[in-house]
Amino acid sequence: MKGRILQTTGSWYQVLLDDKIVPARLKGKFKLEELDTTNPIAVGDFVTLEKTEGGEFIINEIHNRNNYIIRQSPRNKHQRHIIASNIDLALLIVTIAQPRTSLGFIDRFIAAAESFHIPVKIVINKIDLTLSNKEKEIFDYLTLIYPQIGYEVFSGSAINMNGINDLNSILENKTTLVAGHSGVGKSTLLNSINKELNLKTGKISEKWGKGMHTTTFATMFEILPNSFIIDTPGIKEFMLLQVEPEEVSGYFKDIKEFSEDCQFNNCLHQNEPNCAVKKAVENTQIAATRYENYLHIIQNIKDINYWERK
Ligand SMILES: Nc1nc2c(ncn2[C@@H]2O[C@H](COP(=O)(O)OP(=O)(O)O)[C@@H](O)[C@H]2O)c(=O)[nH]1
Ligand SMILES: [Mg+2]
Ligand SMILES: [Zn+2]
Repeated sequence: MKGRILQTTGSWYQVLLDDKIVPARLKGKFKLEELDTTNPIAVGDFVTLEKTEGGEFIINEIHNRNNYIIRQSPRNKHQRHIIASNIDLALLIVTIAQPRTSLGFIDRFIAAAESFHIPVKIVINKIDLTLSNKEKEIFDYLTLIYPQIGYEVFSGSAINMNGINDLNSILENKTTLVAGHSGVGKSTLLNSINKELNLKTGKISEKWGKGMHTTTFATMFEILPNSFIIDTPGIKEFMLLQVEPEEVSGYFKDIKEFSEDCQFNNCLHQNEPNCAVKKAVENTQIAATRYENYLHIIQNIKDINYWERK
């Protein structure tokens, strides 16, 4: 029997089997894969189950993952934890106001998603709020530059349902990771897509989340028939993992496009001569903010590497 992992709680797993949710355990001697991860099974995994004579469900095989997101243990950088797998789409929920999502955060998120091989779409929520002129400018900027790079941008309001029906069709037949800072309206959006969900929203749950030590347990649920949502409490863990500066431009589609024309094939597009990327930024073929955020990321990696290799 083939099932899918919805939730992991210690040694028990909630598995979706046809249209039922059943508890299951791992087969006693389970062959760990080569990845040095702390968990053998993750939310989103497809598994093969077998029912014992006693009526218990036993997981005896994990199917190959299409992709997965992984986080590094803060204590041991060689220990990694798979947060979720088999993700078709990362839907990044952002807001222009209350709170404002920074472009730096958006670009770091996109780069990480690219590194995990997950397509990204952006939703600007809370467009019912009255925006200042500056905020309108930011809205226009987001809706201009990201689609040009290949990331669709939608906008809507979880409160007055504006644009929500568009989201239903984006989610259809997919497993979607819904991400974004606390307070941008993720839970409100999901509740308005499925009125029976009743996810906690608002300030109380936010404060609660911040005060607690973040145990990042992702869960998966079916929001509409054959539309799955992966909900992960920790968004800070979603980041580029153990990459070298030379790899980063591979995760910026707009920069990568031009980097093939740089004089040096290991060009970091900082101050190297005859850099096609810098030229493209000057010609506004690459958005200046994207380039700046790229530079921040490589500088950040260099700083970390410096202290680790010292
Ligand atoms: N004005 C406005 N407020 C919203 C909208 N969506 C959510 N909110 C409010 O933003 C706050 C945070 O929402 P919540 O769904 O808990 O955000 P989450 O932390 O991303 O899950 C709540 O007070 C919501 O009522 C929206 O579209 N417009
Ligand atoms: Mg929430
Ligand atoms: Zn270059």
